[in-house]
Amino acid sequence: MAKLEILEIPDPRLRTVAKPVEAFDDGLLQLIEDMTETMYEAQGIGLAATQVNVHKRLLVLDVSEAQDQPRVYINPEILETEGRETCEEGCLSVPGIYAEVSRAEKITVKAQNADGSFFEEELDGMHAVCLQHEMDHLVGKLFVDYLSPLKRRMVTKKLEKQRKVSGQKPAKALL
Ligand code: GNR
Ligand code: NI
Repeated sequence: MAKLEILEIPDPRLRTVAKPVEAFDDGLLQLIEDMTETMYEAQGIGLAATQVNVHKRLLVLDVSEAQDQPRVYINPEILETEGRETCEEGCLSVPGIYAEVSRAEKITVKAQNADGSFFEEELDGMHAVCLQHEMDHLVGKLFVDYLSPLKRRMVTKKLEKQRKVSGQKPAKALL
């Protein structure tokens, strides 16, 4: 097991578009383990491979209260969406920033398991929010991209300020 480094804005590598996973091998199992450990240590509810500088289409998430139900989605695709809902989001790659984002309320997702087998699921609530947030990472998109120009400027200023305050790490608990 190894904890991986999480890239933070404005790192340009966060803008990389990930490629499909093709090899369902031991290397993939190790990556899933490492990403899951990294997510739990960072107190996140999800983590996309892009955030740990691996540009493959996979993500892990655990939206359970006890943080004991890790899930992995490989080569995820959204087949159907229904409704809209707004939720306050945060991101391990955009530390200390929280903002309301509107997304589909319910989604039907198709993805692969670690062994390559396909599954389909209907998701809603935080599970749907998190999956859409992680899938955005896989195409180089961050939640702050959805904000109005004014709000984005405020976010940029706050991030600059955070970086100037030397030795002070921004809040990392994003639940
Ligand atoms: O830990 C996280 N919490 C969160 C809260 C609301 C909406 C999305 C998220 S995902 C985030 C972890 C993360 O950055 N995943 O990419
Ligand atoms: Ni994120």
